[in-house]
Parts: sequence; C-alpha cells; structure tokens
Amino acid sequence: TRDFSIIESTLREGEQFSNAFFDTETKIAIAKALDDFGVEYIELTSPVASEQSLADCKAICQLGLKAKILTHVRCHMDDAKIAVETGVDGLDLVIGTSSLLREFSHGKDMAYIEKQAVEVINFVKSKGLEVRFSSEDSFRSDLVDLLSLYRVVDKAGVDRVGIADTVGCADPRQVYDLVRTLRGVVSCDIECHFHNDTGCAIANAYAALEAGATHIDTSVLGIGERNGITPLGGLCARMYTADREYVMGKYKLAKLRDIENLVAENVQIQVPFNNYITGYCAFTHKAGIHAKAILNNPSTYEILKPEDFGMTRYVSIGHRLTGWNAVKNRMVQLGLGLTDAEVKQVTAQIKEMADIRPLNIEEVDTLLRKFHASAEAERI
Ligand code: HCA
Ligand code: CU
Repeated sequence: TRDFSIIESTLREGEQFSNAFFDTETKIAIAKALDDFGVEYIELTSPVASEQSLADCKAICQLGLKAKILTHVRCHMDDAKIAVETGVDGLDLVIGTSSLLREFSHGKDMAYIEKQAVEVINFVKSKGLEVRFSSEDSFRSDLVDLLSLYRVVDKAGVDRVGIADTVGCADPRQVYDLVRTLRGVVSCDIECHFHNDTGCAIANAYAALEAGATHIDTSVLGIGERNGITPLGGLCARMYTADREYVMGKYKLAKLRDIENLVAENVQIQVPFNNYITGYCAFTHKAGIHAKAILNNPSTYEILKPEDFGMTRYVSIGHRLTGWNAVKNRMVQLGLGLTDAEVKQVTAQIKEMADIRPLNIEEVDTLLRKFHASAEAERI
C-alpha cells in the first residue's frame, strides 16, 4: 500500500460528539497520548468557537509535540486571522459546496467561494503555515464545480485538498472514483474525511487511499457529529492488514487501548463489545473447530495478532460448542495430566452441563480439577 498520514480529529470532530466536553487538562492528556501513539497530525477545534477553545489551542501548541498541530476553521479571513496567531503548524479550511449547503447554510455561489478560498490560502501561506482546503459535503456537490474549485486552490499553492463525506452517504466505489478523478486534477496531497452513518467509514478511507489519497481523518472510537467518523483503531486494523510492517513501524499500536479508555471515560461511554482490536471479544475463540485450529496455529482464524496490539487471545470452553482439544489445552494450562480418552470424557460432561447453561471459567476449572482428582484416585 501507499504511504498515508493520520489527521487525528478527536479534539475537533470528536468535540462534536454529543457527550463530549473536554476541559483543558483532558485535551492536553488526549493530545499527548495521540502524539505518543504516533499520529502525524492533531486537529483542534476552531479558536473562534469560544474563548476557552482559543486558550486551549494555544496551550496545546506550547506542548512541543512531535505531531503537527492544526486547527479547523471556516474558509473566512476573520477566522484565519485569529487562527494563524495561535501557534499552530497549519490550518484546515472548510466551506460547504453542495447546493443544499450553499442555499441553506452560507448562501454563497461558487465564484464567490473560489475568490474567498484563494484569498484565505494566500494569507495563510504568507504566514508560513501549512494549509488545507476542503469542501464540506463533497459527495453531494456538483462534480464539475468541485473539480474546478480544487484546480484553482491547487494552483494557489494549497498543501492539501480535502474531500468530506459530511453526511456519510458515500460508498467505497464512489469514493474510489472521486479520489481517482481528483488525483488527475490536482498535484497537492489529498485528505479524506468520512462519516459513518451507513457503516462505510473505514472501507471508504481504504478505498480513498487505494485511489491516491494521502491523509485520512480519524477520531478515537470514531466519536464525532451524529454517529461519528472513521475510528483510529479501526483504520489501524484495516491498514495493518494491508501492510503490517509499515503500520507497526509508524504507530505504537499497543497504546490504542489506553487511548480509547481515556477518551471513553471522558465522554462517558463504554468501548463497544465488538470494537476493532480492543472490544472485549475481539480475540475470543469459541467453536471447537476454531479453538483446535487456533491452538495449533493462530493465523488459521486470526488476521490481527493480539500481541502486536498488547492484547491477549482467549479460548472459551465452557459452552456446548466446545471441543476436546480446547479442553485439553486448558488442562495443560492448569497442570493437570489426563489421557486423551479422559479429556474426551470430561468434555462430554462440560457439553452436557452447558446445554442447560454456559459455564464460566471458574466453574470449568473446578470441574476439571474434580475430574482430575477422581481420575488420579482411580489410578491408585
Ligand atoms: C462538519 C465539518 C466536517 C469537516 C470535514 C473537513 C464535515 O460538518 O462538522 O474539514 O474535511 O464532516 O464536513 O467535519
Ligand atoms: Cu465531519
């Protein structure tokens, strides 16, 4: 796969999540954790949003992090003038280009948008900062309008153009087509931002990278407006599967769980049970056939190696789908010696009991110990 960079937007898009309220201390803790993880960019809420947002933006710029700090502002001189004085490394400019947003949000036509974009881009560049220009709601914007606008801003010297699926309507094929087309029109980098309303945010990010995009927006656990955007962990899982060495070389994957816990706690949510990598059952194997193969060679049923993410595998055996190989493995773990015939016998017992209700690990262990003791007794 190609190189890519992460623009981590927990402290911007993530602040738009319904439960989010980050005080200064929390923002700093999140920024430091993301920086340590290795994201290339951290995007912050517009300093124009509130007095505290401005102060926090300045405070984070003072931390001396390795990641570049960006702030996200409307493509407007009033906002840009404030943003360039905060100490950020760059500005992410955004303006709505779909007819819906032009009509019902800011009320400007395309010619006006172009002129304003070039003015703001020139201003930001004159301050020596990085600048990205993005069109909100790109997938419901007129393609011809969009491409001519991007061509203009590319000529004006923008570092990146951004595509945003603001409403989460795009599918991977549409994304591939649009990014591919755009790749032929601009020479600058291409950033993509995908909302997850229809569950395509990770697949869309991947399709964008395949088509030539260079930067992907994420947030921790995917938090953001409505049901959020491409999650950091899910993107890592996807990209690790495509190129393990590259992703492991860039990011400290074993830190994901702590970062997710930090954010989850602050916005008062649980990490979902089926979360990528860190969900509580992400490395649990259950069916007897799976368990046997996993114990012989984990890559039979695991595409992600749990140890690469600081996680551990769990083979569950207290249920009626269990098999004797998995039970034998547990006996070995407990240091209890039994013949295969005996293990098969105790497995039959587990299955019979678990037909009434599943057993937890303590119950299974007790059963195995009792069985072992009576088998020993019989031998004497
Ligand atoms: C929003 C803005 C944005 C911006 C994305 C970008 C979107 O609607 O809150 O800057 O590329 O989804 O369009 O998050
Ligand atoms: Cu968004």
